[in-house]
Formats: sequence, C-alpha cells, structure tokens
Amino acid sequence: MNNFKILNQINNYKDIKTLSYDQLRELATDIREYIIDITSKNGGHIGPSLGVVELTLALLRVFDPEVDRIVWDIGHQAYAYKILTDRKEQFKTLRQYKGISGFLKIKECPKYDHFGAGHSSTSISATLGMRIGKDLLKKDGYAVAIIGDGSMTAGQAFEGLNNAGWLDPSKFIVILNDNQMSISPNVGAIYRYFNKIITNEAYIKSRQKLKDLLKKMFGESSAKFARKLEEFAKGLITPGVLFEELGFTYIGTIDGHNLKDLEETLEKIKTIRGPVLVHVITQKGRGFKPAEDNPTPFHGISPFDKITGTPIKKAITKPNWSKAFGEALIELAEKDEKIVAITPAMREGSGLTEFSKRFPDRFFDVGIAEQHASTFAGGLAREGIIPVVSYYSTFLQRAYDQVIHDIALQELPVVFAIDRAGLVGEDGPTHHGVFDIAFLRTVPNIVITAPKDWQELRDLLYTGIYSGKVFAIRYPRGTVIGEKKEGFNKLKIGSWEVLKEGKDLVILAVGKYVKKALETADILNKYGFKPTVVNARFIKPMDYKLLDELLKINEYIITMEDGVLKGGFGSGVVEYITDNLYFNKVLRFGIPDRFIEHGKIELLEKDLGLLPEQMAEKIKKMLLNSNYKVVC
Ligand SMILES: Cc1ncc(C[n+]2csc(CCOP(=O)(O)OP(=O)(O)O)c2C)c(N)n1
Repeated sequence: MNNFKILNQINNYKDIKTLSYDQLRELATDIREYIIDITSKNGGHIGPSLGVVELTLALLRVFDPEVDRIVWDIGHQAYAYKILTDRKEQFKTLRQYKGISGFLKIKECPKYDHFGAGHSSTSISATLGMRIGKDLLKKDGYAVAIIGDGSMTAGQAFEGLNNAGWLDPSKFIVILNDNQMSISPNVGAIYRYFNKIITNEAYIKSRQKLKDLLKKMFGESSAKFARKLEEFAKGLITPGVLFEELGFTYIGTIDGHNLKDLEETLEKIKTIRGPVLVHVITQKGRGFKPAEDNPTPFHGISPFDKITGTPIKKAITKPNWSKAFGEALIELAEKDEKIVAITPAMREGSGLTEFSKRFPDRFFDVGIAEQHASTFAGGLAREGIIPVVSYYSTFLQRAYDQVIHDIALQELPVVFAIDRAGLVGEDGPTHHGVFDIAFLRTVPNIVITAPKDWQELRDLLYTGIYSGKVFAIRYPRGTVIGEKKEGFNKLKIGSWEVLKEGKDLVILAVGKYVKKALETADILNKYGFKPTVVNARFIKPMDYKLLDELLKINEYIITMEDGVLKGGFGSGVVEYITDNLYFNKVLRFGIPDRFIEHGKIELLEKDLGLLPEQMAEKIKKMLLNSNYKVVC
C-alpha cells in the first residue's frame, strides 16, 4: 500500500464514522491518489470515480450499507465505494483477469454490492424493488440509487421514477449525480433542463418574483383561484418541478464536493415522507488535472502516465475497427447526403467524432436511448434517409424489440453497425458482445454480416447502405486486421469466400475468427491435414450453394465464431445440415453457455480453448478418434 496518511488506517467504512472533517478531506485525497495510481496501471473509469469521492464518504457515514441498499447506476463510478467496503487491497487487481470487477457485482461482494450493473439506468428500478421488497417483508432500511445525469436521460430511469411516484415509498432516495457529462458532454432536452436548474439562478429568482407579483395582484380573493395560482406558480418556480410533479420531493442543488453540506442534507432528508430526489453537482475527474481539463478521454481509459495523463500505448500504425468504420462512413457520406449517423451516447467509442464534426446536421447523438435510436432510424428510413446506427453489441441488446417490431417487421432499410462484437476484455460480462449473432439470427428480414478485415468492413458498409435491406455488420474491439484498398466493392448478399482449398475437412469462420481459422489450418497442415478455409462473411443468409458443395465433399465441418455457441453461427450450420438430411460431423468453436469474466481478451480466449493451437489440437483429436465427444 502506498504511504497514505489516513487511508492506511482505514479498514472499512465503519472507521470513517469517527473522523473529523479535516481528516475526511485528507482521506478523500488519499482515495483519489489510490484510484489514480491503480487506474494508471490497469485502466478503468477514473473520471466518474474521482467525481464521487465525497459523495461516497457522505453516503457511507449517513447510511448503513449492510442494512440500507446503496446502488450505483452502471457501477463504473464506485471505486471509492469498493475501497471502503472491504476491497481496499483487492482494488489493486481492478479489471484484471481473476481480479475485482470494474463494476458492482453481487457475486464479488454480496454484502455491499446490492445490485450488479454495467449497463445504465437500472438503479432506480432496482432500488425501488428493494424498498418495496423490504416493505412486504416488514424489514427496515433505506434504498438509495445514485444515478448520473447521462443515465437519467434513458427511458428506464423514467420508468422507475414513474412507478416510484405512484407507489410513493418512504425511505426511498434517488441521488442525481450531475456532472453535466455523459461520456461526451451530455445531450438532450432533459440535460438542457438540468442545466437550466444549475446555471440559471436568475431564472429561478425571476420566477419567484412573478409568483409574488401574481399573489399581490389577485390576493386571496378566491380560495379556488388562489390554489390554482399556487399550482401554476409552483410549476414556474420550483427548479425540480419535473421531479416534484412525478411525486418526488426535490432537494437541490447541493455541492457534491462539500462533504459537510452533503452529509447534513442526507441526514435531513431521512425523515421526509415519500420518495426524495437530491440533485448533487459534481465535477468529473475531480482532483486529477488532466481529467478535469479533458473529461471525455478520462471517462474510461487504458493505462496512462499518472503525472501527465498521457496514455501508455504501443505504437499502433493501424486504426481500430471503430475508427475504420467512421472513416469509411465519412467517405460514403461525402458522396451521398442521404446518409446519416446515429449513436446512443457513444460518439467517441464508435469512431463517429470526426463524422459529427464534418456533418453536424447528419449526426445524431440521441443520448443513452438505445431503443429510441432504432425507432428513430426507422422513421428516417421511412422518409428515404439512409440511417446507419452504431451500437456496441452489448447495448444493442436493449433495442431488441425495436429491431424486430420497428425495423425488421416493416422491412425498413436501416444499417446496424455493431461495434465491440465478441469478447471485449476488461469490462467483462456486462460488456462482452457475444449474443448478437444468436439474437439477430432468429429475426426474419435481417442480413447479418462480419468482415474478416479492414477492406471487407468497408465493402460490407457500402453493400449494406445500398442494399435496401435491414443490414447488420458486426466487428470486434481492437486494431483492424489487414489493409484497406481504394474505394468500395459491392458484395453479393449471401456470398462466402473460399480462402484456402483443402480436402475432407472445412473450417467455416466468422469475422476476426477467419484469421484464426487460417492460423489453425497452418498448424493442422503440419499434422498432415489439409482443411479448406471459408470466410463466412454473411452469417445470414448463408451461402447455401457453396455450403451444399462443401457438405457433399467434406466429412468434417468446423465452425468458428466470437459469439455464443447456443443459437450462433455454428448452430445455424447444424440446423442446415439436419434440415437437409446431411450426415456431416460438426465441431463448433465459440463462447460456451456461461457468462465470461473480465480480463485481457487473449487470456479469456486461452481459458476457452480458442487460441489457434488449442483449436488445432482439438480438431486433430476429433479427426483421429471416431468416438470423439464434445460437451459444450
Ligand atoms: C445502456 C448503456 N448504454 C451506454 C453505456 C455506456 N456508458 C457508460 S458510462 C456512460 C455515461 C454515463 O453518464 P452519467 O450517467 O452521467 O455518468 P458519469 O460517467 O458522467 O458519472 C455511458 C454512455 C452504458 N453503460 N449502458
């Protein structure tokens, strides 16, 4: 442990109850230094976590996390909470393979992590469930949700508020942690409303004056009129009128770095009847100058120099897949003004920053609103626009019904650019993009594709944009494979590509696993086997003509994909074999039927037996043993 004056004496949150405010301030500094130190080595959500150190201390002094339910939305800002709830030493293993998670996780710490997350805007619903559950079981305790201004813009947050305002539970507190940032600066009308509350004191004062004036003019002459007037005036003057109207007592705004104020407020609101919303203002990246000055890159960051904040990255000459996608989209959008880009709050991560600057009128950051992003795209498509909606695979899960009901059913030509498909590494099970093939494959009218390399990403994007179809392109996290050429080629929908001709055995691979398939084939060559290798770039529809040919001349079929085996691409191949009365033997590689933990992708793949040498070994075993059995 570093030489921390106060943190070294603290073993858990109980030890902070007796500290003076001076000591608490020092403790906050220690905690920040510790967070900076560990995230500089392991990467992580430094900005959000630095912003809530005082809030964490206040919550842990006022509430009892063993009885009360403190739930951090997303959980990416809960590093101080982790440190003070029995994980001070373990914090060094943050986000590492077999170390602690970067989010809250019941399995990791059931005593204090009351609800796991990683996706946003679930905390209000979850804590409401806990509060009502306690009531039903006649148990005491507060339920406290801490939710960011970005996460508050999502539909589910409002579904929770709506239900809470109706159920009217006491001891139910929502803390709006407002730092005016999502990953990028926050967007949307709700954000504008929060901003008005924070920045426009004069606006609030003028409403007060108006109320006084109206009262003076009309006096109390009619009781009914006066009541109406009061309601009208209240609507105008109460800064948190939106929340008040939803049935919450609104308290705000509170300086989220003034520990004393925070604590006093939280103590006072404990006795308020009905649900309460406390609007706390914090600064993202607080206490680390580079993150204060430039919060977006420090929202979630890979290892960096802890003095300058400069990322420590190996020299990379090629772009990542997101950037390659963004660049290709710009090239296409330059030639066709009907092309627009949509992102649900992931502009930077999805490689769309440059696009947003080049085409501000054709770029839509809709906030954390995955469902809306799809339906909005559907509306645009209906008017003849060509919408390209970029999702991280994991967040597309939120828009499943919209994909089915609003897009596919109506055959609206929308392109889904599915980023971070496959294992994503340190963010772990909440973020691995392993379900998209399985959940999209069952939906009629969708073309699902995966490029093997940089140029194929460009070609698929071009093909999708002018296909007139619902068209999904999935690509992984990380640096692109291969090179790009000039221009774009239209690919025949449902066409596969034979990359290596062989005999008896064929490997059908998807996306980044095409490269692994070629490497596996090279190893198998050394063992004397000669697999055919096929780039199955169209997951749906498949190249049935080629597949028929291959099934007739090869006894063994191997499939490789970076998605779940249940219902995935390999399952589709097996379905085809069975449905058409073939008798081939099939071995499938992909993600087994369990959630995969966090850690570097290569380590996870090794664990799953997905490295080329491991796959080659398994294939060899199968080829040499006719009784070979695989349990997935
Ligand atoms: C459903 C969903 N969409 C997108 C994300 C990606 N994401 C992680 S944090 C974040 C911004 C959250 O902003 P806010 O709630 O204000 O919290 P802050 O990081 O500013 O503390 C986003 C968009 C997510 N976690 N979940």
